[in-house]
Amino acid sequence: MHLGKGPMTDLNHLEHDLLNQVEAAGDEAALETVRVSALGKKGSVSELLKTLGAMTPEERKERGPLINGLRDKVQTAIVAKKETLAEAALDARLSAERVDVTLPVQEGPETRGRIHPISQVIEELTAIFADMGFSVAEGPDVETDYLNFTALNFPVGHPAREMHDTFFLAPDEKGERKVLRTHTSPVQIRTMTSQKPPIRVIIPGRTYRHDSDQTHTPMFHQVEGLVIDKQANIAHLKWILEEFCKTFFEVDQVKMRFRPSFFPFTEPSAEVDIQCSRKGGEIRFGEGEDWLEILGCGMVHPNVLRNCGLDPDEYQGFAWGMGIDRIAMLKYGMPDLRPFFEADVRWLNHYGFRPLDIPSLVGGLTS
Ligand code: 2U9
Repeated sequence: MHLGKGPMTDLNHLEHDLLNQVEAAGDEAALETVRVSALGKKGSVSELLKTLGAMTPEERKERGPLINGLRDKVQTAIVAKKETLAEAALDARLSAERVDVTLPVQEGPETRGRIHPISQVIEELTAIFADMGFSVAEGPDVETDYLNFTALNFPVGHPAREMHDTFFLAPDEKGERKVLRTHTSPVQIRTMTSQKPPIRVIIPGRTYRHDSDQTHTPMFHQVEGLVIDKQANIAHLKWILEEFCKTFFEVDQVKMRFRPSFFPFTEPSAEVDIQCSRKGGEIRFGEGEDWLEILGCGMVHPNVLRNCGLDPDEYQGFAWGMGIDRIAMLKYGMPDLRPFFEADVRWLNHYGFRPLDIPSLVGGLTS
């Protein structure tokens, strides 16, 4: 670096040039390039500093401060520029991220998707029964023939098994026949054999039947409930089912009718209808001149208690079962069952629920 011609012209020239480059740096990357070209290992200023070593003491005394001064000026300019660029980048990001709250909500994934009516109803049921002290139990879709039938008082070869015709799988290594469960009742057996009473559980889940027509599909959904302790009686059952119906169908009053029925796993058994009125395709629940069957129930059969190692003289209980697809169609007015399983986005957009509308008893199940 020739420093002869007129003192320090070149140094000033370099300083001027470097400070212009710093000023002209458009972003942090460009600034870093300038910094390296000046102060990096092979930087112009660094090279100058290295010349100090070869100078005479007089020259160094004279030029040292000038060169060090240049280094400091360039460094200070780079630091100041870095801050300016950082602020500009932040302002740019903030202005880009400025949320105009007056704008309609952009349909993000969280608002574009829809909760399937089945999932919505399972959420509602869980909220309603949790409020009555019930926990949720779940189990496998592939069950043993014993847990799906025998333990539930369906003796082998019993015709009632025909009612529950399902998909039978090849016997497992223990020769145990496996079936796609026809109800969620096996989970109740699992619960009764894995925890001591008192028991209060609901069991929502997929169930399978060899059935496919206008109102039946091979796979559908059920929720069953079970209460086992020492005093549980049919009056408690009626109260729980009445509370459920009022809250689920969001009516203050509901007239219910218990019709004697038969299920191998309950004795006595009943099918339950609620009163309703049909006007122009609309169904109003709770009162009216019509009845709608919504569930089956009964006192748990002593044989089933014994099968679970419970002494019927010490423990008793009741259970119920209902089709989730069915009560969803009733409550939300879907005419046909099959679209439930056809994943037609138009149907989901029409009958689905907004993800953020979490059903809660406080906010009213469906706000
Ligand atoms: C145990 C003891 C008793 C569960 C029950 C029903 C009546 C019932 C049907 C409703 C509509 C099946 O989906 S559906 O077709 N279910 O009517 N379910 S009592 O009783 C049990 C279950 C397990 C250990």
